Formats: sequence, structure tokens, C-alpha cells
Amino acid sequence: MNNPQIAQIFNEIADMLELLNENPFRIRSYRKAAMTLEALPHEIRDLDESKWGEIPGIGKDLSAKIKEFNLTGKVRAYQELHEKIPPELLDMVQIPGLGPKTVKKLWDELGITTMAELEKAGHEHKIQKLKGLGEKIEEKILKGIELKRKYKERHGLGKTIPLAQEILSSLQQKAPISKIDLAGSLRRMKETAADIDILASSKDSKKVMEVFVKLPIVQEVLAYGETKSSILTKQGIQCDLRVVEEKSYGSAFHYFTGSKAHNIRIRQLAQEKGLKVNEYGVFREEEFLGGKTEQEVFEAVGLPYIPPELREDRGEIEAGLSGSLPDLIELSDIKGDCHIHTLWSDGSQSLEVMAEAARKRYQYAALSDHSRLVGITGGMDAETLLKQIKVIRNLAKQYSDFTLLCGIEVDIKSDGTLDMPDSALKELDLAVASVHVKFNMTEEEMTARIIKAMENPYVTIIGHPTGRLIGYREPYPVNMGKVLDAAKRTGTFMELNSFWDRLDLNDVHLRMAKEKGVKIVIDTDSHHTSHFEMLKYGVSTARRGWIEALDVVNTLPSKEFLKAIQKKRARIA
Ligand code: DGT
Ligand code: CA
Ligand code: ZN
Repeated sequence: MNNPQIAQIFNEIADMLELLNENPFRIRSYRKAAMTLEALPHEIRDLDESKWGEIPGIGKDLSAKIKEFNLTGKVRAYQELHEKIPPELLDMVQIPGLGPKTVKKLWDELGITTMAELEKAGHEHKIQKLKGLGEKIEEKILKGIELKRKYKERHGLGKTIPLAQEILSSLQQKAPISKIDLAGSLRRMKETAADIDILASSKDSKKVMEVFVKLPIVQEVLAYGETKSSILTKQGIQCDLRVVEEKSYGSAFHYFTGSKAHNIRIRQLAQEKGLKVNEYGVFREEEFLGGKTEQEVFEAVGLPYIPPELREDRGEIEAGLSGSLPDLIELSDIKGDCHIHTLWSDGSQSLEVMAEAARKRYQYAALSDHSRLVGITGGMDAETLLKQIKVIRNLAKQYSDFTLLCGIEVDIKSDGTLDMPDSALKELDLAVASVHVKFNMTEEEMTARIIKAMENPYVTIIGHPTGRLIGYREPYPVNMGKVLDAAKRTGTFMELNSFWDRLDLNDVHLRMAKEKGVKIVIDTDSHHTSHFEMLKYGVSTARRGWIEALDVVNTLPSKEFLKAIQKKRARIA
């Protein structure tokens, strides 16, 4: 049991109650509890059971449900609700443009209970005729269905990595294992994965498999064998476990890490040397030459060790052969963060708490709340910003070992001007400028809009430059080549937003940026102290984009960093 699992159950209960038109107060209490759990900085199971009910937003009734789940792996109330509702309605709730209220309307008035029926009704333009809906929403729903189909069966890092870590540590605790590792696309830190691949070695693989198929997270056992088993977890994510002999561990580890394209290239290199490489080892004819470690595999084909994030056959083999592999950035290289929200806009914790949490991790950080334009985020106008600056500057004085900076996430309006006057922006240390509204522009218009924002001397960084939300919203159309050229010309930095459902810029764009000499800032976009953890996803994505520490501005120590962020203003202003 972990917090996200319980949060998901509570959210689904809330969705189902809403679909059944139940008491809004009850619905709200489930949603609030889910939010609390998602934001909790520690696992609730690590607290004493008697304390669960005291957590604000949980209470007696819901803590009893968590206990039930902890004991039995089930929540009766949840299962009973499931029986009353067609299962696909819950998937529909997740589609942009829909929500429990609209899904209920479609169910009541058009009798829609499946995704296929929903799509058909959309194509027949029946949705737009319902009261309160209309043509735009119908279009959005149809787009959402398509996107959902595209990402069906693929899961983001924020879902897979915590689950994989939980499975790894349960197996380590409960099974007789000598080695265990994450393989597949997750080890390569690809932004989405079809499944979780785990590799282990053991003297007693039978026992390992027995433990694996009985883990409490198992929903269904898909395959059960002595060397390979597969389970479907309660989260709906498949996990494969392979147990191999220790002498083949390295070659199996390399093989199952992939990617397939990379593996094919390695096999070809081996063939050219009269060797054979497969998941069992490196061979000449039938003679076993090695395979205990990945190093032995790479060495056999004349390559240095290639980090997993590069193994996509995007030039890493050539770079390895010519001795020009990049010296990839590491988590510990990051010295600061420029994108942090607080209660001054849509963050869920106070400015003081966020600053203190940032101090624990970084040498410097900028608090950067939203400007006004994004209505729902409760952003700041110029007057509020100036007030906030005073508060931050005052707080900053208290720190001797940490530089607290004043920033903002300012909206780029549809004409490319900013949602804050220069007279206020110039009081800041830096500004992240982002697009949050009016996504439906042509590529030309959007490109011009962002470039116009970069012409402003006070815009230090472009935030989440393509606006995508993985599995939920496609990037807006934008000519990245032109944007990056303008970034270079104006001395504007590009953000790599580390939040697992953004990872924006993506790996391909990052590599383009590097080639053009554009500098990157890796931010967390934290809205809660627990979000600083996102940094690891950002750094892995940077590694997938061949990024080195020297390509990233916030790897600089405080003094050099301050100089770097002042350079653009000094040049243009
Ligand atoms: P995914 O699961 O779609 O996110 O991506 P992967 O890369 O984890 O792919 P998966 O789970 O099908 O297989 C894991 C690794 O096993 C893959 O990266 C490379 C290796 N592999 C699987 N099938 C083949 C194959 O037919 N040929 C070669 N050379 N390698 C394979
Ligand atoms: Ca996989
Ligand atoms: Zn933003």
C-alpha cells in the first residue's frame, strides 16, 4: 500500500459518487483526502495506525477505509460502487473536456456507457446538441479520445518509477535475491513505458517467483514460470520479472535494457568481430567468453560503457567508437531551481515553507508564482508582486548559506506581450515566461508569440516551452528550430520542466538546443515540498537529450549563476 494508490481509490470513489448524484459534501471529502495523501511528504503506512484519522482531511471514516485496504487489499465501499457503474465511464471522466458531471449527462440523456458509443455520438454531432455542451467541447472530447487511445497501455514515469521501486524493495526484503535491477524503457528513463521490466539473479528462482506472484500489489498473474513471470498490478500496470544465472547477468541486463534498436547495433558489431552476443553472454562459436557484467559486453564489441539513457541508436554507437560520448549531467550537478510556486498563487504551501525546503536541497532558488492571466491559479498583479518581492527579500536576509531569489512565472499573452509591466519585472532577479492560455494558434502565430516574449530583456527563461501534458494534452504547434535560434540570439534560456507529466523540453528538443548552443535551466515547477523530487525525472530526460552539466545554467555555483541571469538584461536594456 502506498499513498498514490489510496489517493487513486478515493478519487475514483468521488468520481463514482458524482456519477450517481450523491451528496456533494461526501464527494468533496474524498477528493480532499486524495489531495492530502498525494501531498503527504511520507508514506501513511509508516505512521502509527491510530494517528491516521488525525491527519487533516482524512478523519475517522476514511482512515477506517485505509485500514481496510491495508489489511485486505480491498475497499468494500469502492467495490460496491463499481458494481453500480459501467466501467468505461470512469475512463471517460479522465478525458479533457469531460468530467463526472458531463459524463453523467451523456449517460442520462444519450445512454452512453462506452468509449466507442461516445466517439460515435461525437462523429454524429449528438454531443454538441446537449444543453451546456456545444461544438467546441465536442471537438475537444473527440481529440481526447484519440489521445487516450494513443497513450493507452503506456504509463508516465511518475506512476511507474515509484511502483517499480516498491516492487524492487519488497522482493529484496522477502525473496532470496543476490542481484536485482530495473531494466527496459524504465532504466532508459523513457518518458512513458508499456510495462515494468525487472531482472534478478538468485540461487532459488522458484522461491523468488513464488514471492513475486503473491505480492500484495498483484491484481492478476499473467504468466508464472521459474525464469519468467508476469503480473498485472492493481494500478493496471504490467510487471515482468526474469531470473537469470549470475554468470549471464550482465548480458541479460544489457539485452533487457534495450532499446531493441540499440541491441541490434551491438549484435552487428559482434558479428563483425566473429562473435555472438545475446542475453546469455558473449560467445565465439560455442565458447563462453563473458557476460557477468554489462562492461564485459561493451568491451567485447570494442565500446566503452554507454549509459542506459543513450541507448536508442541515436548516435551513441558511433560516439562510443570514436571516443566522443558526452559526459552526461548528474542529479548532484544541479545547484538551484527557478520555478517554484507558493500560496501566493496556486502552490499548496507557504512561501516560507517552500523556501526552507528549497534551502535543504539547493544553493539558490527563485520563488516564481503566477501572474494574473491564468484565472484559476489566483495569480499576482503588479501590486501584489511588489509586495511579495519585499517579503522574499526580507526572508532572504535570514539565510547565510542559501541565496533566495525573486522570480515570477509570467504569462505570455496571445500577442506575445507579458502579463506584467516591465516596471515590475525589473525589480525581479529573473522571470520564467510561459504560455498557459490560447493554445489553438497556428504554428506560425505561436512561434512568433514566443519569440516576441523572448525579445523582452526581462524574460530570463521560457517555461515548459511546448505546453504538453503527457497522455493528456498534445504540445501546441511551434517551430522549435526558430524558437531555439531566437533563444540563442536574445540570450534567453529554455526550461526543462521536470514534472513527470511535462518533461518539456523533451529529449529530442534538448539535443537540438545543445547543438545550437542554447542553454537549459532544469526546474521542478514545485507546488509542494514533495515535488522537489521531480528533479530526477528532469535530469534523466536531460541525459536522454545528451545534455552535459556545462549546457545547464543552474549547475553553476551561486555567483556565476547570478551573473548568467543578469547578462541578457545588461545586453539589451
Ligand atoms: P516499452 O516496454 O515499450 O516501454 O519499451 P522496452 O524497451 O522496455 O521494450 P520491451 O519491454 O518490449 O523489451 C525490453 C527490452 O528487451 C527491449 O528494450 C530490448 C529487448 N528486446 C525485446 N524484444 C527484442 C527483440 O526482438 N530483439 C532485441 N534485440 N531485443 C529485444
Ligand atoms: Ca518494457
Ligand atoms: Zn506553468
